[in-house]
Amino acid sequence: MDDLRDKYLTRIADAGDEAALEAVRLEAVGKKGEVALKMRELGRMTPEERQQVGPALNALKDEINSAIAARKAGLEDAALDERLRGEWLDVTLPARTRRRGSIHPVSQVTEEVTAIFADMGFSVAEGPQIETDWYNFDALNIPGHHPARAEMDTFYMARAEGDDRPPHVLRTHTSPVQIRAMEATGAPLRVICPGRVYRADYDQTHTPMFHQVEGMAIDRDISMANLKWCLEEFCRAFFEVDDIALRFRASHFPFTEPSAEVDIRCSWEGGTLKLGEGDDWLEILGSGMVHPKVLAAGGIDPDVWQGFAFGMGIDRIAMLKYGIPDLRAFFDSDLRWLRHYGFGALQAPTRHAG
Ligand code: 2NM
Repeated sequence: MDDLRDKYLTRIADAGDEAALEAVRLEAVGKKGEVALKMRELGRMTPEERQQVGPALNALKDEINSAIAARKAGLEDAALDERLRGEWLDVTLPARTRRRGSIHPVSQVTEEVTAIFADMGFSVAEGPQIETDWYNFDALNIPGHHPARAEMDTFYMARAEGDDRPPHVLRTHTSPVQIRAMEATGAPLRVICPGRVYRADYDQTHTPMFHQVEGMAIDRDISMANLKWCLEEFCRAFFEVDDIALRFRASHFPFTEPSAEVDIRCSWEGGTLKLGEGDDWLEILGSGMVHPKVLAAGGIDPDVWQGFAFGMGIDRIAMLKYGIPDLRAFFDSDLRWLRHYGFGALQAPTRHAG
């Protein structure tokens, strides 16, 4: 019986797969297996012998069965390990390693600007790029005869033959979004409106589509002092320069009164631009107190509320911050340019609330 045990335990250990193991099982403990044959011999034994050999054969059968079960589990584990090794794949690998996309400077700077104004309690609004002439002009105190309409180099949409209504326009600034924001929420209000704008102009420093961000803050007691603090705070954060100096120069816009253009102190020493030092001034934005007629057009009572507004070119401040020389290259979709000036997907904006 010991020989029988040794023989089958060895063969079970040696079985290389489940089929081989099943063959061993049939030979050992199957209906016509060797243990069953030994069981049959019990009939020819004396009762004393039977009492000894019977339980021993049953124990041997149990031992062989559990050795087979253990070996079977081992084979299944090994098969699973083998399969996992073969089917392993690293889901964290980038889909393409060499041709990675990048974030356009305009997108990056829009995120940066948005993060800074969000810190100061401004919300973000977007609106249509095709506007009625009322939202783009009349509501902003630019009536039909106003020279600003001609100066803006507006793109007009075609009307159907015989349709005498005023044509829609491609918005020439994001101010119409601010009118819509006033209508939608009323005062008090703090909102910035980044987006694409269009003007029929094309040279070294102008493209027919460019990006603008405008902002406004409306409350009962907003003044030019609040405007000055807000823009200084923005410039400090955006350009990452502590000793920023701004110059407010009297100007004129139809939608603000008074109006000011804002310059930032800079130097051009050695051909490189440095902000916050030097004797030069660089114009970076326009601003002013929102004209009472503009508040009224947005459904806000100008006898109760007042506010400041400002606007700047996103492409322009992107060029200044990141030293990008040519505006027109922004919109060429040149992959080498995008790889050089683009940002990685994980490069967070300069200042995020965290
Ligand atoms: C500028 C300059 C000055 C401006 C005005 C408004 C609104 F909608 F409140 F009237 N939004 N933005 C504004 C004022 C824009 O851009 C150079």
